[in-house]
Amino acid sequence: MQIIEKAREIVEFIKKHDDVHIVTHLDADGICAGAIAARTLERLGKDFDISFVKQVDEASIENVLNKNPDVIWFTDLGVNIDVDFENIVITDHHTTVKHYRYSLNPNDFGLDGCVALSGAGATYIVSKSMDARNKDLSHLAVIGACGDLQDRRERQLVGLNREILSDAISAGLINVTKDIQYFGRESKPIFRLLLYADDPVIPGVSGSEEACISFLMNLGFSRKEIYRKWVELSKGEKRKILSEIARRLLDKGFGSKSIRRLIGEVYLLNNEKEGTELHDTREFATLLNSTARYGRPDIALKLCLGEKENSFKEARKFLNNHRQTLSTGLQLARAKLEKRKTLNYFHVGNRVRDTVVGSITSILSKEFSSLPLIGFADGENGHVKVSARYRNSGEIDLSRAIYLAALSVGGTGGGHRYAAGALIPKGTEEMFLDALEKELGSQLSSDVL
Ligand SMILES: [Mn+2]
Repeated sequence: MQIIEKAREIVEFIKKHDDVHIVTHLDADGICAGAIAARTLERLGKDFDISFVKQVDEASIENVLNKNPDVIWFTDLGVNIDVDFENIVITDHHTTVKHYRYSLNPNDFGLDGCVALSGAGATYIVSKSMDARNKDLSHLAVIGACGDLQDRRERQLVGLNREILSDAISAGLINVTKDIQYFGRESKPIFRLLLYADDPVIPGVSGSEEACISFLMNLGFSRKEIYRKWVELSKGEKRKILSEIARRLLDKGFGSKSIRRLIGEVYLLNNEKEGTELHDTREFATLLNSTARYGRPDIALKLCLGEKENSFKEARKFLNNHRQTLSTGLQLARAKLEKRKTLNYFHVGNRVRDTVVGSITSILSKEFSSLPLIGFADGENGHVKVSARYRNSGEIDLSRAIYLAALSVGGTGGGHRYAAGALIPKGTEEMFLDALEKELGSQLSSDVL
């Protein structure tokens, strides 16, 4: 079966029912997926409701079932447990062990759910099958894919994401340009863009505000000019900065491969104002992430649906707060880092929100890339949130290892090959780590055989 046939099957199924409850993931991709599903149902004239969860577990299912919907539509969420309810639709891209009939997932069609299609993209495919006019939602699928960093590996969107991108271009919603890949081209002063530069890291510059300022002043920028934005610089000024970064990378022995990572595709939303956090899809996604993860997914959803009046101002507050939380969280995680045989881990207890531990684990895994990195933070209802990341391209399947280790201590988990997560009962962390190491060990040894 082709992915498009699966989409048509889902369309027919949804059309036959009323009252759909959308359950979506509490991150940028999930918010975009939820927005696409909501608009699609609204245009169909269906009754619908939407809720946001971190992951699908018994409690979240119970909550939705209490509302007595005809259909539950999970977007950007893998369903890895048995659900005692027939009418389930899933549009997702996580790898799962359980399979449902009305589930559209790139992994089931031999596509890589990490780069080829996001949760928002999977939802968009169904939406577009429903009505070709829903092409005007394609930009949301692009934002969702960028939110899940699907453009990072190749510095451009690939696979089905690329087809969705061309929908967005032909609908006049997105413009593509090639530019510096660092975050904050439009909204950050250039010294801050360099400060957070992480792929590639600028040797002796990224991470130190002082070093960033003197880097720019040495290139002839005045103390006032370092507050200009990247997009405001002339071609000549941009070139000057880029070649100095390249020179430093070469000096420190980084090859041309890392220099090539400096430039790649950038996606600009034509209906948003230049110089705001809404114009560049990656910045838009970050705004959604920080708003949703701090408990206001409703504001993030409004931004996606174009209701910007108050929501943009509110969302910017969350963004500033998010930056602060990330930097204190990173310091704490670094201080708590523990090494084991086949993995590194840290536990931040209740000092970091469980919704942010994933971002912290991601960032830190670049510094400790030789082994998988596991982050723990206290969650709700006596649970501990687990995040796992692996930066090396070894033959490890974190999704499977996390799923099995979580299961062995009475938790739930899953995700992607190099990025996975779980919820486990508090107090089982050591047992979980033991089980995880055992599973990772057997994955590695079967690789050798
Ligand atoms: Mn996703």
